[in-house]
Amino acid sequence: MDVSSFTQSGIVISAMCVTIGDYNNDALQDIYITNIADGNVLLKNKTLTGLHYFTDATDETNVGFYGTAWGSNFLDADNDGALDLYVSGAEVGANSPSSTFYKNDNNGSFSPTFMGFQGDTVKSYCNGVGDFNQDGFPDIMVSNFAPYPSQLWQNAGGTNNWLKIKLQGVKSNSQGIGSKIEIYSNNGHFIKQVTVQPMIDISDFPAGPYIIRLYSSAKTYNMIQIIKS
Ligand SMILES: [Ca+2]
Ligand SMILES: [Ca+2]
Ligand SMILES: [Ca+2]
Repeated sequence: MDVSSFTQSGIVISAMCVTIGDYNNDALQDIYITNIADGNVLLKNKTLTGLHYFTDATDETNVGFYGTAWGSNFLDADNDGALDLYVSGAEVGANSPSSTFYKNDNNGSFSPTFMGFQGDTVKSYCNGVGDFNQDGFPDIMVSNFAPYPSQLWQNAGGTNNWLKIKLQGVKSNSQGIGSKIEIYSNNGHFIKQVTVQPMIDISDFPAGPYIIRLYSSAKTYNMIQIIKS
């Protein structure tokens, strides 16, 4: 059943890709959609009397990009528990960024930054996130337009903590795809959903079982709950 109209998510743009993540940690999955120069769109998930609907939160979150955007991914680059965002651009020019990393300010908005991405200046269509060196901090792989080689951006890391869980499904699929993991800590309530690609470790692809990393600055957790495993 197509619920796009009912949920107010049926926007009309030149959409390139869709990225799912709970950027504001309210346990509701939000949607980021890339677009041409008219601007990308962040749809914030809300509820009203138990029904879900989406509102355009692009302006308030400062993630419009306003270039020819293609691939995007949410990732918590600094493990502070707030999802950051990386966007690739395929038309590079004075008014069209080649990419942007949006740091989540943990106050409902993001700040664009290029720090750490010096040389990330060429056309690219897609990017992927994984922890290739197993240090607990997600890295970014960017596929560039020929003749430029792909780039692997290693995360410089930090001191924040993280939790790693291996899922083994017993009902719908053996890899636990679709599972929701909720963690409760003194830092708040976080929820992650296991999707096919973005949340896994590169080292475990494609054999599974899938590993999900819950990025959180918390050192201890009051409760961990796995739903639909
Ligand atoms: Ca949310
Ligand atoms: Ca973050
Ligand atoms: Ca890493």
